[in-house]
Amino acid sequence: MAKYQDLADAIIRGDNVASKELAQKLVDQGVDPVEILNEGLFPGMDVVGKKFKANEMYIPEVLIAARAMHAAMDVLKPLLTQTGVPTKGVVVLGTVQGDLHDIGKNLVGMMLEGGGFTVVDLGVDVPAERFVEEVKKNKAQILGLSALLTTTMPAMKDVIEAIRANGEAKTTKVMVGGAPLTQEYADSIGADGYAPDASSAVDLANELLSRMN
Ligand code: B1M
Repeated sequence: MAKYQDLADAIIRGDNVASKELAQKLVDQGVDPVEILNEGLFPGMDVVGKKFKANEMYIPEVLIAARAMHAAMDVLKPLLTQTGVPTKGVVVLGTVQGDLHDIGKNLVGMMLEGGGFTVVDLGVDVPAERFVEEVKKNKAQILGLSALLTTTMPAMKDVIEAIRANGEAKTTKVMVGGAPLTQEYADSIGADGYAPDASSAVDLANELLSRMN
């Protein structure tokens, strides 16, 4: 019988084969994929974050742990996302310029897809102009920005200013998130909303959409 702690441990030691197998076993046991995220993947990555901060783990080990997290996420993704359901709206999503962190952003994307949104994921290190282009091209109702570094948070403000300055894109609602952010910071840069985690990102996207209708 697979346990959440085994999955968290596989992520911490960077074992992508075990993390994938354990995620699959939990799914086969009938466990809700959101529970697997909250009780296995997040706690594992949380330990990695703490060890990284305490210099007990270094970048290569963190990357290997991130790979193990992605392997488990690959198992959960099809279960978290819906297919064949009419879309609620389009969300263009990305990590801002200068920032390469994408694990949280990918989770937000998966949860949004699971919540019935079409997600256009632009990846990491995305410049402001690209966000504007893609919002226009995809006629997105919502733009989601992620940042994990205090040094890249200000790039969110640049994107919001570029969006607001563009006639075609200025009605798009902007939501922001990422570990160093706060509601106060989101308000100070003129974001329409801030979500502290992937589940609340879905609630926020629904709320932003309802404000538009
Ligand atoms: Co980086 N890193 N990192 N790192 N890294 C942090 C963020 C850090 C806090 C570690 C530390 O010192 N304790 C620190 C930032 C310090 C700061 O700015 N105050 C840091 C640093 C310093 C760096 C480098 C500068 C290190 C160096 O090179 N010296 C470097 C920068 C590279 C760059 O981006 N230019 C760097 C590099 C890396 C790796 C490449 C090794 C790797 C990233 C791999 C990848 O993402 N593919 C990495 C990792 C993994 C981390 C930690 C350990 C884990 C981040 C993570 O994935 N968390 C992190 C420490 C930590 O956070 N504890 C750290 C799990 C993820 C599920 O959570 O991303 O917070 P999170 O996402 C959450 C919420 O924030 C929210 O929902 C998600 C799910 O609930 N959310 C949103 C996120 N985006 C959202 C968007 C929304 C809504 C909600 O709406 C659109």
